[in-house]
Amino acid sequence: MEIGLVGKPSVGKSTFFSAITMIDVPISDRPFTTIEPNVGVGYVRVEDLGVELGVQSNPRSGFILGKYRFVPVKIIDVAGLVPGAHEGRGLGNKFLNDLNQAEGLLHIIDLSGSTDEEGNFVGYGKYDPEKDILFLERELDFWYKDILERNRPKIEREIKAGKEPWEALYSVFSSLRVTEEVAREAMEKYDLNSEELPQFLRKKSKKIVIVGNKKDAPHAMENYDRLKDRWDIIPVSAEAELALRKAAKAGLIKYVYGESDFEIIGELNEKQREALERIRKIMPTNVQQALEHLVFDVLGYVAVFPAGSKLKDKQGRVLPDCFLMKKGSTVMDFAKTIHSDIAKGLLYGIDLRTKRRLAKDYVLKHRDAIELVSAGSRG
Ligand SMILES: Nc1nc2c(ncn2[C@@H]2O[C@H](COP(=O)(O)OP(=O)(O)OP(=O)(O)O)[C@@H](O)[C@H]2O)c(=O)[nH]1
Ligand SMILES: [Mg+2]
Repeated sequence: MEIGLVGKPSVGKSTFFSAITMIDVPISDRPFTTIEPNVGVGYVRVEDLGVELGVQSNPRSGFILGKYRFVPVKIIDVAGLVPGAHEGRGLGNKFLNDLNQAEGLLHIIDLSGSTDEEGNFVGYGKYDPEKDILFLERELDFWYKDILERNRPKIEREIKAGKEPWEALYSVFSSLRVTEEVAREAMEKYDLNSEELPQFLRKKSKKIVIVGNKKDAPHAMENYDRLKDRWDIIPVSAEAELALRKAAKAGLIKYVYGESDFEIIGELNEKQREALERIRKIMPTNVQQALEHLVFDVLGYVAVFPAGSKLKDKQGRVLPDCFLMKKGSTVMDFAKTIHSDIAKGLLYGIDLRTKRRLAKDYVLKHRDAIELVSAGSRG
């Protein structure tokens, strides 16, 4: 799964990226700091099964911190988008193609209203962040519209040659994660010349969560209170999260990413202590929460633990895996994710907690722990 970070310049996309991936990237108050995309791995928290079972998990990917398993998710941080990008303003919108495979987007806005539409500093509270929300969706729609226009001759050729309209549409937009079902639905609702078609495809294939960044700065929480009933917005401080993680890495504090507090364990100078105490007042920073809201609530992923073979792999790793599965996935889908051989001979699953058998078409729930029983092997 890939998640993209989008928004106008200087809202803190790269700061958010750096906080969630712990990769150092250029950050500055100068607009268009990022030109080439930053690609890295962030993590979502899942309450670890090991804690519940009283064993110490040893993940193959990701890590354990506190009672959580941090499960990897690919994150892409792109250049800033400005109004009129589809007409070539700013860096244009070609770089959005870096987000083709993204399933969800975190739209980062400057909740403190301190930057204009181009990302220049104008003073706290001087710019209405609601404008950020409105323009971005328009630019994304134009991106889809451009792709449709560029490919119109191809689509029309394919239809003439006997393809169904939805198939022709799908052949162009599948690279943007438009599914067959969505392509069919689109062609039932609209025709190829419809003004609403690009937006429909965009909304279905790029789900968005709005991240109100800089919640630590003046006027940010006032703006939040004004906007929160109209928009699904999460107030965040990427800068605070980055500072906390750096302090934790340097051994100065004990901090379980995403929690509401930390513990001082190292020698701090007066300046460090003051900075950290300021941050403590605005915790949680909500960086973790924003990513998890998108992955679990909006995209509907569930985390599932394979729980066969006494919970160990061949190398003796305890509970090595935890898979993020799409909403509606079944025991059979889970088997396919693990190994095609297990899927081929799959008989049923066993729920680790209840010991009950689960049919192949059982729909997976969040934090299910399942042993797969396959003809000839138990996985
Ligand atoms: N107060 C405050 N400032 C922040 C926060 N996050 C980022 N900033 C500042 O905002 C400015 C822009 O940060 P970047 O992360 O470079 O922003 P960007 O969106 O990646 O910018 P471009 O790459 O130019 O599009 C920097 O001066 C950051 O220090 C935050 O949570 N609070
Ligand atoms: Mg950047």
